[in-house]
Amino acid sequence: MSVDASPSTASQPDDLEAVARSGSRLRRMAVRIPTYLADLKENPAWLPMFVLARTMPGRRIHWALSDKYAPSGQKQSSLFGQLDASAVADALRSDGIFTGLRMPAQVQQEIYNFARITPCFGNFDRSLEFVAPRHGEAEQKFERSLLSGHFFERSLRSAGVRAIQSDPLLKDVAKHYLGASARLITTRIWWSFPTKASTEADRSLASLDKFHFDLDDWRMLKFFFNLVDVDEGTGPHVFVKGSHNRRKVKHQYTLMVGHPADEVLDYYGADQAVTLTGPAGSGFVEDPFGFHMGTVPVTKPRLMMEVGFGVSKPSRRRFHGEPVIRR
Ligand SMILES: O=C(O)CCC(=O)C(=O)O
Repeated sequence: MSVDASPSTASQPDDLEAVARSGSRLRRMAVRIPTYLADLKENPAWLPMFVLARTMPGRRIHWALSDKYAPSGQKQSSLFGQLDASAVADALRSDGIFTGLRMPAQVQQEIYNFARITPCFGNFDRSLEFVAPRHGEAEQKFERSLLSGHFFERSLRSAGVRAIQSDPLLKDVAKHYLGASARLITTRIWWSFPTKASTEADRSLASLDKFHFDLDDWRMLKFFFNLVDVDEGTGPHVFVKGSHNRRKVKHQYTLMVGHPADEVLDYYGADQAVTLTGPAGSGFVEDPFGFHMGTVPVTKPRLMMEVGFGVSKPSRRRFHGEPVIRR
């Protein structure tokens, strides 16, 4: 989910820099209008979700009316071993996140090799095609910084990606947490690259460096996997524990999903921010209504995988993970 424009941080009307910043916020909002219109046209039920799912009362009513999940009791074999889906869902309910997933090394290696040889698309733009090891040359060729490299539908050409997205544990956790109607919505792998001159618009589109919550469905769950060793310099994901079910009024009755870090951390607590560093293959699952963000890598590229579940019909656009952009 890309980050919406956020309200200004303490800007004065006569502050020229603030005026310039708000100009770019307006532009970023305008860039998203075609995406919103595409979602609305494809599925008119998107509108009540877009308006109400950001409020706690709206979410609680939708949750209360949902079909409950009755597990069959039959354990299916999983790449993640014997994890107890119901215990994972309990952790999600209290913290909004469960860490401690680990994919098998050979699956991680297959996806990593695939992502090194398969061309990806820079900054969500299908005209900016390159292979990750040639990132520097691609920046020169296209004469612009390339912050992200997405594979869109190509992700599913990797056998490892297909194996993880269809693993029974993921579905079981999703159903325990979201209810019987939980279904797979998105699967993506993508690179984030250290780059010198990324624009705020590129960072916003890539959901980097600004806390935000996702609003693609009434209720969602996202599994993330670090596919390279991720340390502080590799642009780790950050999640604010507890922010999925304790919500400042200002963060409910707002059009904006992105909010400044100091505002988010002051309210939910800096000690609640979990930085998801870990070895290649490590993973976590979070309720993306909680505040989260990726950070911009500074030392080496990060390769990440995401498998997202929701409760509504997935849109065609989201399957490809691609915003609709009119420049
Ligand atoms: O790159 C990341 O770690 C953030 C991804 C994200 O914010 C999202 O998928 O909603």
